[in-house]
Amino acid sequence: MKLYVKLLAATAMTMTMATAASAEKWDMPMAYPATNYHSENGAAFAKCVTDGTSGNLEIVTHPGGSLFSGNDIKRAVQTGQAQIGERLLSAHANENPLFGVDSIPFLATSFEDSDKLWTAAKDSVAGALDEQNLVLVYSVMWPPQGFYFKKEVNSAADMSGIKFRAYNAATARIAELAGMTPVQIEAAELSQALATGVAEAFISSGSTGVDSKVWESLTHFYDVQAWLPRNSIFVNKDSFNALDDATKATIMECGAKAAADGEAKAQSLTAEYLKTLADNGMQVQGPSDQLKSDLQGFGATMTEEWLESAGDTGKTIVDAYKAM
Ligand code: PCA
Repeated sequence: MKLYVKLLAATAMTMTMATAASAEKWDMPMAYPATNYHSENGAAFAKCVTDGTSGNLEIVTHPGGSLFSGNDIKRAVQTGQAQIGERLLSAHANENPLFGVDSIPFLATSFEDSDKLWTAAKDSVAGALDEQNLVLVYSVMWPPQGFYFKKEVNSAADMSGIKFRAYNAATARIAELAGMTPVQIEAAELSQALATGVAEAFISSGSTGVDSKVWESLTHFYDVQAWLPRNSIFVNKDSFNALDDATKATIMECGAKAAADGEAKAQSLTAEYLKTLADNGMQVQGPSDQLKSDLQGFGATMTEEWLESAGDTGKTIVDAYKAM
């Protein structure tokens, strides 16, 4: 009997040691501030995985670009410097136009349409990431994009000559079409760029406007609802493939939950963000008819350009989306 108890104790110890030896810690770099809903949602996802694997896989988030700046996160995960990360994928549309499917002006401008477009595009985007040694886990959209300026702007002509902060190729292209000068700046550096005059205007959501306390530098927000870009969360494929099936399933289940929770948060926060802008003295309004039609024109040009660059796959996605 004694021997049996000893054996049991020894077995339990070996098991504990085995668990401790196989427990893994993953770093998850994220670009946006810890208090942003994307980051909070990412932290909840990380906890879901950590809890769901009883600590065997611990995911530690690093928001605010603290581990890698936004622009470096994707490459860090591809090369295994970080095992998992979050990135605004459209910022990498130069690598594959499919990454920019969420930033085609006026193609999908509501939460409902953003969901449809993502349903149509998701598998192709995941395939493009797979080719780069990445496994797509989930994505969450930003609220609809509008323009921030420090003066009244009623047409594209009014934008000419402005230094315009861009966050991807589409935002740089809009700047170009409107005769502005694009300058690529990460959200983490946006407040400073506005304060120092490196940038004088930009397009983004109310979320990033509030994060950046944009009212300290700018005065007008035009709620044009041009598109809803997404942050995507992806894992290094080698790290993912090294996991057992149960852990892989936990990651994907937590990801599905994070996608739903993140979207709900984005939806419920959208009006609040615009109210915060107004409460801080900004003029929050819709675009004039002229501005609207100028932007629609840019949208038509950019839709054509995207379809040309994204080839058959792009056309299949847009056709499938429009048929939904
Ligand atoms: N905020 C991010 C991307 C889109 C958005 O709403 C940014 O401005 O960087």
